[in-house]
Amino acid sequence: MSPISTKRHGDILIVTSNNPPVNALGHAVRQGLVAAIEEADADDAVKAVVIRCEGQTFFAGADVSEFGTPKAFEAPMLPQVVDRIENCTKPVVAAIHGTALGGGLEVALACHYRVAVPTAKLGVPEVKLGLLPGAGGTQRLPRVVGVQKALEMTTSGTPIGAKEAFALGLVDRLIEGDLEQHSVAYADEVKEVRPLQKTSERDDKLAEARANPGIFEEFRKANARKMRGFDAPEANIKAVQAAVEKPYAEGVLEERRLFMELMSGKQAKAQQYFFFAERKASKIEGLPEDTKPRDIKRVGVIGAGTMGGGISMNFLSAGIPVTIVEMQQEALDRGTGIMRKNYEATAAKGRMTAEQVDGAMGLLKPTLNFDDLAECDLIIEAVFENMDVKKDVFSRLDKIAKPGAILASNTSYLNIDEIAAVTSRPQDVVGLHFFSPANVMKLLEIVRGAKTAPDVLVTAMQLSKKIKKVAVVAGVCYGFIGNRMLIPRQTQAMQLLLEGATPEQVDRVHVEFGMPMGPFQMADLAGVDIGWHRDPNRIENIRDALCAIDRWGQKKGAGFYDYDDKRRPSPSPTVQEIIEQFRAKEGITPRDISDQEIMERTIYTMVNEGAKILEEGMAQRASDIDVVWVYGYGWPVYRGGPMHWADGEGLQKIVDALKGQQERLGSDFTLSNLLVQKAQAGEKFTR
Ligand code: T1G
Repeated sequence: MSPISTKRHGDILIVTSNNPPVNALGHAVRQGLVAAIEEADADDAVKAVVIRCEGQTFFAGADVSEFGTPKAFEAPMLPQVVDRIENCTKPVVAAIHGTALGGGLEVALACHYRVAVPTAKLGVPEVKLGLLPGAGGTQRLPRVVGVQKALEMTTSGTPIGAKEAFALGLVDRLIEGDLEQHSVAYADEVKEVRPLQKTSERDDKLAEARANPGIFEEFRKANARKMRGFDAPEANIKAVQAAVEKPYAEGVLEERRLFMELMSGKQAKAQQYFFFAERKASKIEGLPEDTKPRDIKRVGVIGAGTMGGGISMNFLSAGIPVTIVEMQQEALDRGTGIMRKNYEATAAKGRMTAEQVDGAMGLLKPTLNFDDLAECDLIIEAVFENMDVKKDVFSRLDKIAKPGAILASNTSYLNIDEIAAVTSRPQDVVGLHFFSPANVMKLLEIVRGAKTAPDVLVTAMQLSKKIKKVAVVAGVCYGFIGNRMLIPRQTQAMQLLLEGATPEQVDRVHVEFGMPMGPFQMADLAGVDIGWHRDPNRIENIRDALCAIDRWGQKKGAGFYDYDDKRRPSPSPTVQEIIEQFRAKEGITPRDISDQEIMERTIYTMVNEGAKILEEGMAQRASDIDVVWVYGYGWPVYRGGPMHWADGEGLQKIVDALKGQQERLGSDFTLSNLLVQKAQAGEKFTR
């Protein structure tokens, strides 16, 4: 049965797609749309057409699950479908709700009119899949919204709201009330309007760019940083440029050429892999089918420091009341003050209104009274990263928290089972590891204790979606998934300094690889003193030596690098001297170290640790490890994630390289059995 059905309302033909969950434009939908337009053209009694969708959303794009399969190339392909719609002899109205994305927006652009409910969103997220709108979108969109807006939308993939779309002329009418009824009424209004306005024939919005061809170079310069390393954004710019410089028929051929070039590339495969990896992460294996989440009406947060405040903001922004506890009034006031300031900074950028700021802060209940947490359904501690302190907090929570309250630790390394063991309710204890800054970073590691109840995990996963986090379930091990893989990377990076590398060289290798920063830049940003024993007289390694002279990183104006008053880094002679002292002390003669060796000792070793995490069951699947690294540490999504990237690099090549480095890696380093087995068997982690 076709997902596309048609029915008549007077002389209007209503074409409905019912293809859950998101009306993806799979082959059957494409076929049905063409048949519906043929039906409209063939019937003189039909004066206009409305295309609408059942369910949660208007077409959310091509069916990504078809990519790489013959179905994606089965006629009619999307370009033919949109052209057939545009060449209908009767006016076609797109009735948009939910999200008109990618091919969905391209279908709407081929319609002669577009109406939408105010909550709808319209966008072209293909760039996030390593692609560009391949069904005329790069040619039609600039003809409706103008070149600058089209460049922004195609290269960011960020959708715009229906109200903005209406202001731009992308939506002809905002519909309050029943969308089907009002879109049919709109079609009735326009059914006699002639000539039909084909989007592909509109030129007015291109004039400005034709008069200012420099717009493309300016755009490239202004966005160089965030587009660095990606292929798709540049291809989108080229395609939009073709819309300006060429007639439509030629521009759409250039779009097709660029699309096929991207589709056949490694980056598109990696980003499409990641699209599904991210969604798979929310599925928790081995839970009873009927596990229901607990009801979380109020969240308690212990600690109003950087983490406690950031964590609280996630819930406040989602409309969930928060009780935040501190021991001193001054700390409480400082923490809540910073939260308000953060919101006000967001409002200053136009991303929140003043009312929303007050609304969020109005849900916050600061208190010095620990017992006030008794009213909370979920309590998250964000106190000092020390096991004794955490155990004390959980012992106290056990006495005052209501039965069924979830007790969560924000620890980034410590053993959740050990913490749970001091309570009478280990089944209610879970780790919720937020990444700093907690109100910004999307990653959340849900740490599953041995006794954590299924409904606690389901609640945590559901709540993560509500607070717009991407959550990954981790097992109880030191550093869980992300930070555990950081350990070999940081260890080797420090060792490489002793052997002859410089912080700049190691960082450059990582930045050129696509990371936002290298190990030493990251240490300076996060704080060189994190985890330091704080005894300036105890100097056992380079890090101790830096901390002992207050070189704690950017916050002190100096760490592995020197910083000017604009926090711009420069190599530090002081640090070089310290490194040389340690080389002399350890009797190491520095040698030239190749970029390849840095890659092998800092990135291959991370992959090896990821394989161990998988082997030990500390991650549910290899793709979860990739989700952690893309969202938690900025691993370039066009490389898919460490495990997907390793598959492409070649597992045997990685094993051989690590074996070759064994002496330098030291006796503590051991190869993952799973990595070796997969390499030998020619298997992969993620493909
Ligand atoms: N194709 C196939 N499956 C899709 C899909 C798509 N486009 N979008 C979502 N799904 C599945 C998803 O895998 C999940 O499946 C379920 O739907 C719910 O998704 C030629 C080439 C629409 C905003 O990139 O942004 O058009 O896990 O969990 O949070 O130019 O889905 O349940 O089995 O994300 O409510 C461009 C991608 C395609 C849109 C809804 N379009 N989707 O969010 O649900 S390329 C996109 C989304 C293209 C043309 C080009 C979101 C959503 P499962 P979900 P959600």
